[in-house]
Amino acid sequence: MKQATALIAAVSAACLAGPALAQSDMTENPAATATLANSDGQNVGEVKVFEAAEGVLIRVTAEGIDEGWHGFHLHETGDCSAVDFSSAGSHYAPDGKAHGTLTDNAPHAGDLPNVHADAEGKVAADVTSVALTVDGDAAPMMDDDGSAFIIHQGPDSYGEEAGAGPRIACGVVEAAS
Ligand SMILES: [Cu+2]
Repeated sequence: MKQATALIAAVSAACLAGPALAQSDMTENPAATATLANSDGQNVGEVKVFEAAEGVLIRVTAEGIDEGWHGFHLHETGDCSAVDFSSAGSHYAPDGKAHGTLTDNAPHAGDLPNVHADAEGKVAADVTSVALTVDGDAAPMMDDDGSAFIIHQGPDSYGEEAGAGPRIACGVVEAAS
């Protein structure tokens, strides 16, 4: 019984710590954001970008995505106007590297790890990139023509061809206000 009481006390303390931790949450002030829409124009999620000491931290949340793994990239043009999101162009690769996280002479700066949607169609992932920046340096998201995050129908192979299939969600990167 003493053990059970101690356990309850520990759980209560953990719960009480929640709001205090939230106040110092480093993820409250993104440097850039993107609102993800599907090809019907419906809002399906958002991306928040935080400047790290080196590169960026990217948080993506989405819903209404088919269960399973999905390619997630930063594409080279900040334009999601085409229904198939082809207007966003190719993967962002200002450094001229090749595609494929698991290949030589790679990856594209815009290559990011696949994200997973659960059985409820929800995606929640944090990924870091030491190649990308919000502004300045070798691969800034906010270059002259901007950039856009894309979620694909299928997973990236991490090989020389992404093979991730159609683009199912797109969001233009915008400086946070
Ligand atoms: Cu892509």
